[in-house]
Amino acid sequence: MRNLLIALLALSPLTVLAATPKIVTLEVPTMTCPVCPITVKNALTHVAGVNSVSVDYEGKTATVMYDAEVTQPDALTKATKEAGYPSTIRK
Ligand SMILES: [Cu+2]
Repeated sequence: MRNLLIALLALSPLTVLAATPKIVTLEVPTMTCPVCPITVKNALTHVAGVNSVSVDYEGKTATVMYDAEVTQPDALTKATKEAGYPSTIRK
């Protein structure tokens, strides 16, 4: 999925010019049922500066494409925590 996002980004020069898009993967270990990813995705999608969110329930990760001029990974982990799902940034 990460590669797919990068590929989509490469096909979209306007996005590249307009912002500073970055991709981060969050580990969200407490997603324990198939409904959890919906809540996590919702929380992340509502953070200003987030362009797209892809949640992998099996891998317990959320991959977020965001505008680095508007938000930072810390705001993303904060958002999932406030939704009840503490997360960490995958290095
Ligand atoms: Cu659940």
